[in-house]
Amino acid sequence: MPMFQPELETLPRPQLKALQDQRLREQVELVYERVPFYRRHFEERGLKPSDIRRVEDLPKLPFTRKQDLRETYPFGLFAVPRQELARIHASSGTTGKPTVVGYTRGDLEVFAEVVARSLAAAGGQPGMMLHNAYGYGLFTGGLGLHGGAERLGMTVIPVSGGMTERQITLIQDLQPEMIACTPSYAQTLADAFKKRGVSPEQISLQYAVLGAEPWTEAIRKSVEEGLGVKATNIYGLSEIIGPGVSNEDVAEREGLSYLWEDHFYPEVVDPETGDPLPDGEVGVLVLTTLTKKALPLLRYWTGDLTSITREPGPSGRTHARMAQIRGRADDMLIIRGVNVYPTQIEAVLLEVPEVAPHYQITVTRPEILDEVELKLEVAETFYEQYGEEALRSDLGQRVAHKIKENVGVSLAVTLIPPGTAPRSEGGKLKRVADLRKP
Ligand code: ADP
Ligand code: K
Repeated sequence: MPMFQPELETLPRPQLKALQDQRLREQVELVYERVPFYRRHFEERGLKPSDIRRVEDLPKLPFTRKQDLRETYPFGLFAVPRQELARIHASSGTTGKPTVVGYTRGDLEVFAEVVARSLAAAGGQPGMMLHNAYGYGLFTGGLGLHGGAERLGMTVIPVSGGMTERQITLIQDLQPEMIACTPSYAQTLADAFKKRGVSPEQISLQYAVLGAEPWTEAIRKSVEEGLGVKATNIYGLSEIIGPGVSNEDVAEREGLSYLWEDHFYPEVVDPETGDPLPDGEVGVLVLTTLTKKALPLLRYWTGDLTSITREPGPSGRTHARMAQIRGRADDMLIIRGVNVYPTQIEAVLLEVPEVAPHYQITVTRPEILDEVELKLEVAETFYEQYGEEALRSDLGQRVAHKIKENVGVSLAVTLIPPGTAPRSEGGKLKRVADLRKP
């Protein structure tokens, strides 16, 4: 696939590293001068900006956490006066009170640039039409994808999330080649097309760029088959910029996303100790912005679990690649002492053709022990063939057994008919209910 900025995307590592070091020094100067919170971090440790000269020096500094943004809400960590902000967004607040983020005009250009790179990696090309079903508004997804697609030279349909029937009519009428939305909403749209009797080959879409929530190969398969597309993963978070921090290449689709390292420097650290981990090991992704002006962040603790490799990828890009996010550190369920991520359970579903990746996990503690129920839809073809019998088959036990073997947790599987697990109505979908918490 043609790259949006081939020179930057394939910059030989020594040059990329030199660029990162130089940009880091500028970013450190900026926060030291302009953000009292960071000046304090330096002073408390007896550090001067000149002590952070290279990316290897970053571990001398503490992490910046979401809590720090909350405590300085709304503008406390900003490095420019309010008059210099071109736009404000807020995180969707999946895990608590929202936080406000801001952009200068220059930041918005960087945002558009990294999203344009991401869309090009996902299969997008100038002249193609993008059906953008990410939510518009305070959420960074809608406007973020929008700006990047325009920058790439695509035509954008700014449909936003929701009103599924209207979405599929628009897709049928306007014939876009690409769609952007959450993976769970892509599943909803695939269902809706099916209900209308439109087959995947009849759907104009060829590419889907999906993100904003964790997903696995099981969902990739269902979306690719349901919409007749090639689906890639886009990752990002408001605090760092929004979607477009990284994206998979559509020709690879192995779960590794190129992380645009000339703008965002990645570290992976131990979730417990915070110590840096070697490439290839799973830990919390920590990101340092290298070019942000309004809200520069040093060592931002994303809470997202992944691993990275700095081996150049098959596409020829030299930027680090990160694995699919397993979940947030705070999505982890501890069930009878076993650590479980919902994505681990979801991954098992890929191996069982009689079930669909539509499910809900409920955790309770009726007495002393935790209990987990997995409500899982059977696949449509299986249901059509066996009807209600499909729900009473030994399939549930087989799935439970596989999960026990692969993930180490015992749970009760309840099989449910197709179409009855919760669906995304446009945005992120909550598939887990932990009722043990007060
Ligand atoms: P909120 O934290 O309120 O959900 P954001 O919209 O900024 O606000 O969401 C960013 C978070 O969404 C990331 O930190 C990550 O947990 C999740 N996320 C975004 N893209 C992906 C993705 N491709 N895969 C998994 N998780 C993702
Ligand atoms: K298609």
